[in-house]
Order: sequence, then structure tokens, then C-alpha cells
Amino acid sequence: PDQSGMAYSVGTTLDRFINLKQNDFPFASGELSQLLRDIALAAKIVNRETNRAGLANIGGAFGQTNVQGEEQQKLDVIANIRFMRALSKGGEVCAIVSEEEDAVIDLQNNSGKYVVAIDPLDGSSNIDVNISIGTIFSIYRRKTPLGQPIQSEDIMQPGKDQVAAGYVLYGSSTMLVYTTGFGVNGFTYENSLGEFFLSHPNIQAPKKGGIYSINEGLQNEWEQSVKNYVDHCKDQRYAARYIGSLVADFHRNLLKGGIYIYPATTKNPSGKLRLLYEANALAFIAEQAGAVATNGQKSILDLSPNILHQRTPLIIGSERMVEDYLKITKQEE
Ligand code: AHM
Ligand code: MG
Repeated sequence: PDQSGMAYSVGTTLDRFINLKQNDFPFASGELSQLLRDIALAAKIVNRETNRAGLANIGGAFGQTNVQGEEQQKLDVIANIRFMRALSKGGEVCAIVSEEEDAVIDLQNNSGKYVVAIDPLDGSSNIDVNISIGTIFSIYRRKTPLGQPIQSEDIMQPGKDQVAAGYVLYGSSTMLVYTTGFGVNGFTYENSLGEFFLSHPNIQAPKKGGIYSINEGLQNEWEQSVKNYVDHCKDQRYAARYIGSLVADFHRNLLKGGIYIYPATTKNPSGKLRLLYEANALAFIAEQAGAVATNGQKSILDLSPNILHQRTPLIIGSERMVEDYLKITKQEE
């Protein structure tokens, strides 16, 4: 049962679950619930497009580059359009930060309570080879009063102020996993019915695990301390697993127990992943499931963003493994 004692069980649809969970917020107006439903609907559409990526010949490069200078795939563009549309039409959102957009999208909706940061389609280099990709989203409540134009403080919020976060994994099954700060729940998509069903209630990350996930080809670009930790993983005979699709790597480690590391490298001294729409959401989910996320110095959720597309090193996963990482990497300093 949820906080209000109403029952839900495996097999409950996402819509029903969201309705029941709304009672976790005594004075809720239902806008956050509606926003989550909007995101789920866009996810279904992106899922459909993803499923036929090979067929419809929409998986190839589009010939544009996004704001980070990376090649943008057509499906990224499509996913971005779908999520932008869903988020702007619903009326709950005042501003959007997207990996695919240079600047903040100010929806000029001064009655919108929420700010959304989103990576509409992460891991896009995997699309053409039929490997799992994902959507990552964070939801914040605006800081400035309703009725006024949005300000930078509405956008540049630390991860600990998230009111909800989630991801969609377009994998062998499509799943939506989210939290509103009362635990983490996972839903699996049933294609023929067009519904997400609760399949992973109250996800708890194992405290220890046996998987480490890092792009080891970049070893010569790491600091010595990171090499020491990876040596430790090998001493422990941990399995190396790296898909190169953050959502998929994170999801596997969350369920099975493991650690994902994207450290500072010579090429990317602040790491590669983005704080606002990649690290924060996964950190919130991790902590809600009993796992941990750090940049090596501080908890990810305590970081205050200075710039929109800010990058951060990300070390995330099972509590004991992240503790070991911090212990071993601190010894080097
Ligand atoms: P993207 O946002 O351009 O798709 O890049 C993010 C992806 C993550 O999904 C993945 O974990 C990481 O980049 C892999 O990077 P690398 O190829 O450097 O190991
Ligand atoms: Mg990304």
C-alpha cells in the first residue's frame, strides 16, 4: 500500500499507480501527476519510433551537430520534438532544459509550476546498431512565484530539489522507472495494450555488487586514483560490463548491484555526462533505491549548477562499491 493505505500491486497500470500515489502529496493539485502522464505518453511515441528505426530509415545521421558538437541522429531530433511537444502542451511546465537545445526553452507559461530537464534520447550512437537507448528526466518546482517570468534560479537548482525524476529504457523491453521521493518504481511496457504496467515495485539496489562499468579504453586519460580503483575491481574479479548507454548501464547495475563510473579524463576534465539532465535524475533515483551517487568529492545531489550544459564526473551505484571507490581514490591524494 502507498502512504494513504490504498493498495496497488504488480500489474497496476502506470496511470492508476500515478493516481493512487497522488495521495502521497496531501495538497497536491494533480499537476505533477498530469506531467508524469504526459511524459509517459511521449515515451510511448518515442518507443514506437525507436522500434521501427531500422525500418523507416530514420536511424541515420541527420547531418546536424547538437550543442555539444556531437553528431545528432535523426531519432534524437524526433525524440526531442516529441518530448518538447508533450511538455509544452500540458500546461504544467514553465521551462525546459534539453540536451538537444542550446538555451533554456522558456514556454512563457507563467502559470506552469514545473521546470523539466531532459535528455530526450541518450546513448544515440547506439541507435544504428540496435542497442538500448534511454530518456532521462528531472522535474523541479519553480522557485519564483507563479505569474512572473522565470529566472535563472528556477533553472539552476541543485539535484536535491528535484520533486521527481525518471528514465525510460528502450531495451529488450521498454521500461519507465521513476521516483517522486517515495521510493522507486519500475513499469514495463506492454506493446499490444499500449500500457505501462507496474513490474518492479519499490526497487532496492543491492548494497554490494559484482559489476563495474567504465569505458576502459580511456584508461590512459584517467587519474592514477581511478586506475587504482579499477585494479581493485579486477582483484575482486568483478565483471566488466559497459554498454555505452548510460540508462542501460545504470539500470542493470541498479537491479543487479554494480558501479558505473565516468571519471574526469584528459579530454573531458569534468567528465562527459551532464549534471542537469543526466547525473541528477539518476542520482535521485539511486538514492531513493538505497544506492549512492558522487562526483568523487561531493554527493551529486548537493552540486549547484553554474552553467546549463555543465558536465560532472559520475560515480554511481551500490553503496559499498561507491564507498570503496571513495576510500581507494582518496588514498592516492
Ligand atoms: P550522449 O548524451 O551523447 O548520448 O552521450 C552520453 C553517453 C552515455 O549514454 C554513455 O554512458 C556515455 O555517453 C558513453 O561515453 P563513452 O563513449 O565516452 O564511453
Ligand atoms: Mg545524453
